[in-house]
Order: sequence, then C-alpha cells, then structure tokens
Amino acid sequence: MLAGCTPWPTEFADLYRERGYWQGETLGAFLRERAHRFAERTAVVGAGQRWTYAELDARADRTAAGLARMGITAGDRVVVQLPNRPEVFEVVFALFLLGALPVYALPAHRRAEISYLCSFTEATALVVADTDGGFDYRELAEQVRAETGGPEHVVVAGDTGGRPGMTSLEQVREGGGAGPGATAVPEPGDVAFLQLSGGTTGLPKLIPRTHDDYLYSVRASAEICELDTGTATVYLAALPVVHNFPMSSPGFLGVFSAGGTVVLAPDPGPATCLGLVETEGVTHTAVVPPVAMLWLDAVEGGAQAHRDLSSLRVLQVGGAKFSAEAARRVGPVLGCMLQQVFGMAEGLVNYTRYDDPEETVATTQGRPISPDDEIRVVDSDGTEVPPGALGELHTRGPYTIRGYYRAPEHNAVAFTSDGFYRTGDLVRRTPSGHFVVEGRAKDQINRGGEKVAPDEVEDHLLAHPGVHDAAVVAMPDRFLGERVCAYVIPRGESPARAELLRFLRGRGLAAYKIPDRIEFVAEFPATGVGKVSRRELREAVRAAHVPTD
Ligand code: J2J
Repeated sequence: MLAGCTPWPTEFADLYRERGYWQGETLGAFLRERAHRFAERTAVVGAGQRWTYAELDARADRTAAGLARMGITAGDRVVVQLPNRPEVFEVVFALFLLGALPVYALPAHRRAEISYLCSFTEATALVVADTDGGFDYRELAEQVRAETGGPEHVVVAGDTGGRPGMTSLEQVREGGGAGPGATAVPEPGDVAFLQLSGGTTGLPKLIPRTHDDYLYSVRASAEICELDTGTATVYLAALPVVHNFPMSSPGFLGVFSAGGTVVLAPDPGPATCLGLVETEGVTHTAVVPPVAMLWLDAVEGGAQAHRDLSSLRVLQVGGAKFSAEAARRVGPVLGCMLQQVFGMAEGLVNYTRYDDPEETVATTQGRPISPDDEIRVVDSDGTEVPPGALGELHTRGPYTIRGYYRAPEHNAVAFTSDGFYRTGDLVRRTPSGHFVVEGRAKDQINRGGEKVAPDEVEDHLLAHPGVHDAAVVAMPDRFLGERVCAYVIPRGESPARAELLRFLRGRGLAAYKIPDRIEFVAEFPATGVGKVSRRELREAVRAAHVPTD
C-alpha cells in the first residue's frame, strides 16, 4: 500500500475478500469492462458533448498514454480540479489506468487549498480547467506554482492561453498515440485516489481509498439503488462530481457500473437542473438539502412549475441533515421517491431503502450498506449507549478507512485503538437499524453540505495584524442549516469587516469558508479553570452569542 496509509489488518482483509466484498478489480479495469459491454451506449453528456462508453474509454486510453509519455507513472499524485465537464472522467480514468492517484480538489478551492494539496501530496501534476464560471484556473495554477515551486506539470482541460509550462489536455491526448501507456498495472488493494475530508483540525485531511474497497461501496450502492443494466438510468450530477456523494453513492461510478448515462450539470440551480431533467429524461439525481429546498420551491408555484419531471424516479438528499418537513414535500411536489443518504468520504454510507415505510424515509438518514459495517454508538467515554440513545457513531468495515494519509497524530485521535473511525456524528439508532443524525461532536461547520474546519479559518484570521484572537463557530441558518460566523477580538482599533473579508480572500481561501458574518467582541466568555481548548472556547462563544439570522 502507498506509504503513509494504514492498511486493514490481514484478518479483516481476508474476511472482506472471503465475503466477496473485495473482488480484485481495479477502477481502470472496471471502466474497460463496461466500455466493451456497453460500447455504444451514451456514458456522458455535458458541456455540449455526448460520449459513448467506447469514446470515453478511447479518450482515457490516449490520455493515459500521453500522461505516461510526460513521465507520469504509477503511484504519482495528480491534483485534479475540474468542474462538471466530460473531461473529468477522461482524466480520472486515465490516471486509474496508469495507477497514478487523482487527488480530488473542489472547483471552489483556491490558492490556499490547491497549494496545500500540491505540496502535501508532492503532486507531479495539476489538472485544471481553463476558465469556469468566470474564474481563470490557469491563473490559479500559476499562483500555486509561484507559491510552492511545483507541480512539474500543469494540464489544462481547454485552452492554455499560451501560458508557458502548461499543456492542454488535447496535446496530452494527441501526443499519446494509440496507448496503452500504462507501465505497471495497479493492484486492486492499492490506493486508487485521495479524497478530501471535511476536516476538523487545521488543514483538510486526505482519505486514501483502495480500488477494492471503493468498488465494493459502488457495487453495493448501485444494487441498493436498483441501477440495473436492463433499465436505462439517466443520472444528473448536480453537485461537483469529484465529491464522494456524486462519485460513489451510487454516483457516476454506480451509474457506469450499470451502463447508464451521466448528465453533468454546470450548476445545481433549479433552472439548469430541472431543465436537464426534462430534456435528458433524468431518472436519478443527488443533491444537498439547500439545493433540494430550492428545487421544491421552484416547482411548487415557482419559476419551474411548468417542467415535465415525469422521468425522475429518485431524488437523493444527503451531505447535511434534511428536515422531515422538507422530506415530506418531495413526493407530492416533484412526483418522485426520496432517498436520504448519510455518508462520508472516509467510508460508511447509509441509505433509506426504496421499500422503507414513508415515515422512515422522512425521518431517518438511512441504514448502512453492508452487513459487515460494524457500528458502535458511544458516550463521551467511549462506552456503548443503550439502544435508541444518543451517542457518537463509531464505525469499522469493508469500505471505511483505517487512517488518513500521512497523518499519524491525527489518526491516533480520529480512530480507536481497534480501528473504528470516530465519525464525530451524534446519532440515535432506531430498532430497524436506521440512523437519525441529531448533531455533531466534532469541530466542523456543515454549511449546506460544504464542510468547514473552524481551525483553518481562525488561523487565517489570526494572520491579520488587527486580529488579537478569533473563534469561528456555526451560526444556525434556515436555508443552509449552518453558516460560518467569526467572533473576533481586535488588536487595538477594529479592522473594517470588509477589510477582513478582503484579507481572507487575498489569502486564497475558498469562498464557502469565508465567514458569512464577523462579530467584534471585547473578550470571549470565561470557560472555567485551566487551559482552555479552542473547542471549549468555541462552545462558550456560541452559547454566549448565538446570532439569530
Ligand atoms: C446529516 N449529516 C450528514 C446526512 C453527511 C454520500 C452522502 C454524503 C456524503 C458526505 C458522502 C448527512 N445528514 N444525510 O460522502 O458518499 C455529514 C456528517 C458526515 C459528513 C461527511 C456520501 N450526510 N452528513 O457528506 O465527507 O457529519 O461526505 O460525517 O463531505 O457529512 O461529509 P463528506
């Protein structure tokens, strides 16, 4: 396994193979097999393009050969920051074929995040779009290079604009010849990619997922979601596809496993997405709660009321808690089934099942994929609570990691000594085994599904000369669930809010992490005796202030 990763103990790995979870397939071989089986079916629609499985496979092959010619090889890390365009699949499958590891960055990430990902993973290449949504990713790549001195290669999906040291994806593909370019075939037990965690402390942690474990979660998810090869699935990727939810729950990989079509939405707005549902005959899609709410409002007497949504069978909602009231509106307003999904890039994914009672679907966040997902709901001492009581969810299983990448100190806290991942989620379990997510024991802000580590934002604020101290907390919000609120003790005269926001943007922080609100205070509340942890401080600040809008 890749250095810096924690393998499953042998007895678990053996068990997971014996039970048929780990089938010894790689993600590259997975696509190749589908490309043969479903050759003429449409695999991807987006950005004005339509590719069959055979076309996607041929492109991935040529791109893999081109990347190999550039010197990218098995085990190399490649930061991939691409919006929802078909090229994203070409690039990640090419990397899988080579055994190189995509490191998934979100399109919203900026210099701070991309520089960190490139340096921390010692990436040999960065793949970006030219421009998207008015933002120039080539400029970002240049800034990252100036800051980090790397990565060696920058590949641009689109036009390089003549920038030195950048290669267009087309040049890569054309330079690749007929392929195959792979020099070493990756092992199914190898790490296939690094996914980003929401993060609780400082900088985001990286999640190493193997071909074997990830493909199990994909196959099992496709089965739970009844994506079979006989009926045509048309899946709308409304969220950025590099996120774990639209990638694997069952996501584009689940859809590819069943020979379905993935339609890429450039944005999650109701006009774009409901328009695509109508024109492309979308059957399944996945969104976060605020997006679901926008769609519901737009259809219920809103601007999208005229849409024919009759093709839509399932709306998956996950990433943050979906309220029971909103959940109950889905069937009547959109005319489709709701499926709640409570998942995490670290592994464990829970689904409500299609045959669950309506009340279960409206009020729970689902139950685990696998009979071998081991679950403990524990109190703050780590002792299991009685059935039905509130506690923190710990889990271990055939597709849940045993450790983050190159993070031994954090791993000692995030995992129990017997390998359970401490999710930081506070849950109750119903007698049927479904979870109700009630809150969080971890230090994280869930801004409508986008995860923010308060630490990270505080560190950036503290770098401002006018900031003496800062505490970043979640602020309840009707639409997003939570927003980011920063309490700041100024050093001397308060800096202007606008100046602080400009400062944070200037540090290259993704927009969703920039505080929605900044409150200046003279001091933080006392938190009792002894050394105060940042966490206790944040709790005290939140309890004392609780902004209400
Ligand atoms: C409450 N909290 C939820 C839900 C995730 C499928 C779906 C989502 C993710 C994801 C994912 C929640 N109700 N329905 O990877 O494959 C919060 C929890 C969890 C954290 C994980 C997937 N669904 N959450 O959201 O890695 O706090 O994965 O631990 O981004 O989101 O975040 P992330």
